[in-house]
Amino acid sequence: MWRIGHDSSKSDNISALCPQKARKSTRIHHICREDRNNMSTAGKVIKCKAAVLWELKKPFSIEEVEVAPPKASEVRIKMVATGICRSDDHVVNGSIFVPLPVILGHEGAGIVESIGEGVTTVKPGDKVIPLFTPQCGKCAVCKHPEANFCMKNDLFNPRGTVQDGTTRFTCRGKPIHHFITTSTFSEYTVVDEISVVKIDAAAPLEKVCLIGCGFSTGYGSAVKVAKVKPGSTCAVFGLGGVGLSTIIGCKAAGAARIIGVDINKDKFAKAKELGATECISPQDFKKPIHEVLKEMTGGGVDFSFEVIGRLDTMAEALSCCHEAYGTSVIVGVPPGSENLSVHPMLLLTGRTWKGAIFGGFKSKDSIPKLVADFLTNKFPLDPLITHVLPFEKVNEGFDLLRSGKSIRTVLKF
Ligand code: CND
Ligand code: ZN
Ligand code: ZN
Repeated sequence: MWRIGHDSSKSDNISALCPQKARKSTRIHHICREDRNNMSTAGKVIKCKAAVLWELKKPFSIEEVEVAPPKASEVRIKMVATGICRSDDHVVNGSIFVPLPVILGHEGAGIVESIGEGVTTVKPGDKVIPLFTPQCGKCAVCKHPEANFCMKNDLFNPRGTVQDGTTRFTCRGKPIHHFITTSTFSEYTVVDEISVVKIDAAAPLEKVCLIGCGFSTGYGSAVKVAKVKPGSTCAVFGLGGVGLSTIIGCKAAGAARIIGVDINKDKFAKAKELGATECISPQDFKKPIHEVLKEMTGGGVDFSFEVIGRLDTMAEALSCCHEAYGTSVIVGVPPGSENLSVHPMLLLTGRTWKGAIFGGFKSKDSIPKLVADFLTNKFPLDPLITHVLPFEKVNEGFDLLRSGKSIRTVLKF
């Protein structure tokens, strides 16, 4: 589950980060800001539709919600499209803890409707992607050249709010929580400026929404976290939207052999289309799959990735990489409060074991570049999108994921 630590910096007032906030708002400044905002809705509460999760293990309820205007350092976004990721489902089934009731969704793209005081990096009309891992630019993590898990995140000890500790959503008179600073299952959402980034105006939002989570998480796990080397051998456990994106990354990095591992053989054809050189199902073998993989590769793979979110497959993925030089990356989100026990010898002989949120990418820095790379055909997104549904059919989209029939369903508003 996401809730494993405590971030004491969360109570900091984010508006302190914004130099413009310190400037007293003059009448002229006010007029300028209003001018740039959408005049018909700016500063007003917007009533719109959202998918509210009132209780665990229950369907989403499409409700009319009130979305308050953005306060200082906040941005209100009109959502255009959102993907459905397995992490949203982990919340529904209780594996990831977040406060309820909640508006889920973290893989979206939209257009800025209005901005709060002091916001400088986006303006109304901009195409944007909300960031489920913010980039405040000020914390120790943001200042670290490699790290990306900004301390202003709402994944550890989730409060389900924007940075000032309150929510901008209400429904039937009750406050509704935000989800990991995004809440894309709503026609309008409010996020902090540190949790949104402007992208190219030419970007098709119904596709690049996947760059908000699934694609970047998988791709970055290969190219940035594992740093897959040309000519290497990789094993990818789990061939959903994130795992297939890991395969795209392994291929882009020049891997010579990419072995897909999944119990659902219907996933094999697409995995091969995207770069897997072979695919295997653990159910076809009597011995543990790490032994099979070690035999197939003469001692173990160079890089392995767990992109399912199960403890047993995390252990298998670690064991299948070479004992002297293999690297294994955890990408899947593990269930609740369970621990994984492994023998230290597995690491002592030379393996590296790591994990990352959002493919190790610093979100604000990387997303505009990834969108630009998509626009110049450096990688595909279309093969990942198997279904497109109107937003109101969100429950149907989750059924497709749970039954293994979809890779990504994109909901359009
Ligand atoms: P999705 O459910 O689409 O894919 C998982 C795949 O795993 C499916 O194809 C399953 O058939 C397969 N699978 C299930 N059980 C087994 C098993 N025992 N052995 C082999 N294969 C199996 O999920 P997704 O691709 O959307 O997400 C994958 C994981 O990544 C999931 O745990 C999600 O929560 C996590 C994730 C992580 C991050 C991050 O920042 N690290 C961001 N988003 C999602
Ligand atoms: Zn996700
Ligand atoms: Zn930060």
